[in-house]
Amino acid sequence: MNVLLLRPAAENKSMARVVPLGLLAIGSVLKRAGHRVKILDLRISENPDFELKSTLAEFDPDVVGIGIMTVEARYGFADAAKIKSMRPDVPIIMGGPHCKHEPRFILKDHNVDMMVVGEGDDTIVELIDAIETGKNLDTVAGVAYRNEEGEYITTPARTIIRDLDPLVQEYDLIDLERYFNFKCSMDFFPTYRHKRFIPIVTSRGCPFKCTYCHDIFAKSIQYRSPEVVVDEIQFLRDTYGVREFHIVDDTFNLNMKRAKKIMDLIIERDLNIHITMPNGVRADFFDKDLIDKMARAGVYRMALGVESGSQRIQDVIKKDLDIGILPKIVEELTSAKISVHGFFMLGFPTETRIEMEQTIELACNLNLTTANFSLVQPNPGTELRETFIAEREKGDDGFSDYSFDKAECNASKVADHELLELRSEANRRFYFTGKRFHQALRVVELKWLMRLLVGTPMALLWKNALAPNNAPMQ
Ligand code: B12
Ligand code: SF4
Repeated sequence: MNVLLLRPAAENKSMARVVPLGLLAIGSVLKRAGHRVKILDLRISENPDFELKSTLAEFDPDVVGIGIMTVEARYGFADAAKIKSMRPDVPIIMGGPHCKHEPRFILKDHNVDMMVVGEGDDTIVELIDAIETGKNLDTVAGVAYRNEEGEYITTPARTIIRDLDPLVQEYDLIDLERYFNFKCSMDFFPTYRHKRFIPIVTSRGCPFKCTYCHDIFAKSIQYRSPEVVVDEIQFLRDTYGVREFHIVDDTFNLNMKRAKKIMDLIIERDLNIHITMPNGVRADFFDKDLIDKMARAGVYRMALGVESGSQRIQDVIKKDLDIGILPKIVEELTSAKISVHGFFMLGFPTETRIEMEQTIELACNLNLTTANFSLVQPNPGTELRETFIAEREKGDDGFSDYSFDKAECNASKVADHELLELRSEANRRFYFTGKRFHQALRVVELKWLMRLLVGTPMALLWKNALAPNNAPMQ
């Protein structure tokens, strides 16, 4: 069958320029199952409507799959409507992180025919086979659909995939050059050192139970073998000239022995690459040896998921992190010339103003180079969402109006406007100080620092005045 896999375009701002690993995973298994696959990432399209229309005409799909996060859900539904208006006969399947939501929130949109719940690699192959052969969809685990009576049917949950090594990525499904050359604000920010960078996953899932975090890959961790991971890195370096890798596992360092093995293999093979861990690792799984190996293998930047400066909130959100260890670990990483970014969140249920101020205080006092303060958002499929719904008695929230800049999901003890003010104050207090400049000097070589100094004002100019409507922003 011809299967078109799509990431929706956002109106104004969207994701950073990042290869869509979810679509690539789904496309790879379908390709190996003998289907013809096309990945269409409208986030990097200069003219998404035109590209969608011409792809539907030229590729002539039998099925379309759309992958969405919650923040982009509304754009996914909008694209489903466009596709149905042009090709009413083509079934549309939704997948991705947002599809941990209850089926009624996805399938109430009549343009969507089916959804794949959670990890999709095995499910999609069986689902496409069922569509092709006319088998009943209730024979496929891990899906939801509307039956002829209009009822929502959810089939039994799919067992999580334990052996990830066979899930090889078929990179020829993606035009990597388009990602390397696509212009966006990321080109100016010092979020990468080499424009030929790519995200890579070495494991799936995480056994911790933080209340705000997803469970797409179950609350357990599944690993790829270190050799397979480093073979892939070497393949990408040699075949596509990739020079930088962003490891986007949930908790790369949880198994320190394995993390060291991966770093050792990169050092032994003298791969000469840059590495970052941009989406956060845990601060409590480090020792001196791991930090040394990381620095030698090319790690120059990583993010730590800290979230709160209040130990009470740490416990409420089940992060299970002792904040007392943070100053030492940030110092050790900094001494190894690894720049540290901190992730913080404001607005957890029951959180008080004093506790939010503790978070801001902690962020400012740690020797971080950069930090991000986001408002808590109860994503579907998280324990936090259940708490939020119970507190607000709002059983029908589809989160389709999700936004980074509104405090509409605020379940804390402070008023909405105060929460937004606290976030602005956090950014002001963190960034407008000589300490940040001093910190950058400690970790960043002069040439990278120059790029940061020149690049950041350029990025703001790009973001505020020059960016084309659809240019992805971070
Ligand atoms: C890398 C990453 C990013 C990157 C790139 C995102 C991108 N371009 O795709 C960056 C750093 C930019 C990012 C940003 C954000 N992210 Co993020 N990110 C991740 C991370 C760590 C890895 C994503 C990944 O590639 N995984 C590997 C692939 C294989 O997994 P996958 O995409 O889930 O795909 C599987 C299934 O979902 C499914 N599937 C996926 N697509 C499709 C499509 C079809 C048709 C089908 C059938 C199935 C299917 O099958 C796949 C294989 O099993 C995940 C956590 C995680 N471990 O997955 C969070 C995650 C996706 N991010 C999340 C969030 C909340 C965000 C932000 C909103 C955070 C914020 N407050 O700013 C922003 C949004 C940015 C924006 N401007 O819109 C949440 C999403 C939750 C949700 N319900 O939407 C996650 C799950 C993290 C979490 N802790 O909960 N993120
Ligand atoms: S926030 Fe981090 S540690 Fe907590 S469950 Fe998610 S990935 Fe694991």
